[in-house]
Amino acid sequence: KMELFLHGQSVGQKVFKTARFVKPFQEAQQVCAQAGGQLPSPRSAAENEAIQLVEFENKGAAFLSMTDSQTEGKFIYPGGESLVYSNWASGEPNSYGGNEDCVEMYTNGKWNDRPCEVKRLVICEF
Ligand code: GN1
Ligand code: CA
Ligand code: CA
Repeated sequence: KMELFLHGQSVGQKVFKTARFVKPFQEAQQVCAQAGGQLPSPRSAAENEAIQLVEFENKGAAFLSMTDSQTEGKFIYPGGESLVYSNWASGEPNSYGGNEDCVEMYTNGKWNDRPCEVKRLVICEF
């Protein structure tokens, strides 16, 4: 794993880079797509740690790409595939208040389902 520059991390074939501002999920998705990337889909502990490092440098939790908007309780990648890796915090996902279809990564690397309307750090995967 090589540190590319202050606000990005490369792991394997992927690069994770932050826009250094916060947005709600849908706008974060658009920001990444506009830049030719997508929201992060960590598929291994190494990828999860790389995203965590980008968060740490930028002091904030970020959105991941996955949602359970289609089928409550079943989180999938944007392409529709089931998760091959997860790092949920203890007790998550809990669908707190019944409106948590997006996923944030806490700065400790653990995941929490959260309403898509909240604003989180934008990190994109390229
Ligand atoms: C709680 O502590 P905080 O705010 O990060 C909750 C999450 C909910 C979130 C909703 C242990 O997280 O599951 O998504 O509130 N965590 C616990 O605001 O109850
Ligand atoms: Ca949900
Ligand atoms: Ca939750």
